[in-house]
Amino acid sequence: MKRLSPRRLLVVVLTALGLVCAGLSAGAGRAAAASTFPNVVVPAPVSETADGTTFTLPANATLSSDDANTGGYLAGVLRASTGYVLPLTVGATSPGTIALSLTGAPATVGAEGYQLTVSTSGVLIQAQQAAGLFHGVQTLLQLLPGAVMSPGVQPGPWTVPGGTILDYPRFGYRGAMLDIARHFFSVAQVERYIDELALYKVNYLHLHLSDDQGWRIAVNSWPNLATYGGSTEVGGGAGGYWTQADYSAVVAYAASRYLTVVPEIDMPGHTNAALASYAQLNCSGTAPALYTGTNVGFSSLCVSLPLTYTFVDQVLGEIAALTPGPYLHIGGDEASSTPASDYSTFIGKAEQIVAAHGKSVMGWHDITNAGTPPAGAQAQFWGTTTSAPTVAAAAANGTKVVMSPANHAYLDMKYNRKTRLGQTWAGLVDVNTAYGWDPGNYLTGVTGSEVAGVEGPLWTETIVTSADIEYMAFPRLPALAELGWSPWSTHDQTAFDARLGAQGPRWKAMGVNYYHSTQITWPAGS
Ligand code: TNX
Repeated sequence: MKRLSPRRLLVVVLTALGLVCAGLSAGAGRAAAASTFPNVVVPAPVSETADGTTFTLPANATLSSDDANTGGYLAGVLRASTGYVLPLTVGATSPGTIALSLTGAPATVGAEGYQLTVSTSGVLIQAQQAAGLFHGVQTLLQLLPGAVMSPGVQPGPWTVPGGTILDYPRFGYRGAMLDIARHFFSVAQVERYIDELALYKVNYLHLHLSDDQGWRIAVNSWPNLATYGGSTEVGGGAGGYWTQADYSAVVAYAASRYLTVVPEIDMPGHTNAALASYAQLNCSGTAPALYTGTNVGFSSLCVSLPLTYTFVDQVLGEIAALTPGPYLHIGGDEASSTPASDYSTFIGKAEQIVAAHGKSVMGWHDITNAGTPPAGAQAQFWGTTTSAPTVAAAAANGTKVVMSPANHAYLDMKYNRKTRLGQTWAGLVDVNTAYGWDPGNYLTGVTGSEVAGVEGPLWTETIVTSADIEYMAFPRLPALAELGWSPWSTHDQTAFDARLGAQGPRWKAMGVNYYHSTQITWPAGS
């Protein structure tokens, strides 16, 4: 066959391309060329319809919002990176270039969903409630270049693909847990984590406030818990504790990002810090020493002692009064120093105390060994099997299940054998393992409607700094967040890995210390 010169080859290729394009547009009835939204949003939205146009934010753009908090949040992010003035009007009658509206959203979006419309003249986000506007704002930010997350002015242009997104969550509970007991973390550190969680539409922050190694919240009726029980941590460092005002500040900050705080006081095991603080809480009457190691299962509240229930009532009473959210988490895990019948007695009484303070109980799934939890309870599955008969029995009796299978959802597991931080008892958990399971169809005998949602717990035996938190949570936390939010019909590992890669430049812009998993193609420079 005769060889074509490069120039001739170009002509042939261009002609062929032109024919193909002509065929395409004829087939599409001269509508805009078939276009799709870029595959960049995590969690994947319910539905997207691209129209092939784009919208670029002009320097004189304006913002309007029916909700001051969410409008202020968006203005803060955009002003910092674009350098534009972006005047914000709250409750305006005429929409801004970007408008956040609490009217006109389809009913299907529910309490947390939204509809996002990008036209050639601007952006409209509509929701039924402020949380939905906030989630729509997160999607908008992910459609903008990653540099939009930078705290300093960047060049732009700030262009968004045109079309409509309709989106709402699969599950109502999409959580992250942080253990501030094994190592203490400050209010500012937890607020930084809240900001990072909010990017992925996480709506519950579970705080593990007490363990053998430290008690981290001031309780007025039992002051030594914090001042003595909070005075150390794993490895023997100084530890620390939050005042009640600190805790309230975190609750309020979380609420400003539409996360509800679930406080956990772990009982009857994991209580050495409390037992060390008050000799009279011990069956022996003698206080053990403070503990700075990493063993579990050696401590127990004294189940036969009446004072134990005064303690539980007063501690949970003070925390309930500071907590607007519906749940108090009583732990209940790994109580291997508590005889089984004592365990059942204790959990039954603790559940009644939670109810007496007007809250619903949440506990690690071990609480389902103590009989059927009360109405409104949630059991958090942390096992490594797909069969848990007592959890299935509780679910059949109305207990909702929060899914945190340790071999998929534990953010303190190592990614691979070389990971410096973390543990391996539940296995190695890289991104595709964190993503590769269906929370609604995982435990034998637990159906999708019995599942409240998903949570990623981060235990901190080996985690000391905010950089450590970020390294373990990112990029796995967004995988869990997608399992909690996106319809199962969108589940596709290859597509997810591409969406996740698109987050790299955002984390780079924000200074998030993420793990560059080799399972993901990260864009150059991120
Ligand atoms: C098990 S999972 C625990 C924690 C540890 C964690 C370490 C669970 C409910 N309890 O006490 O910190 O393993 O991965």
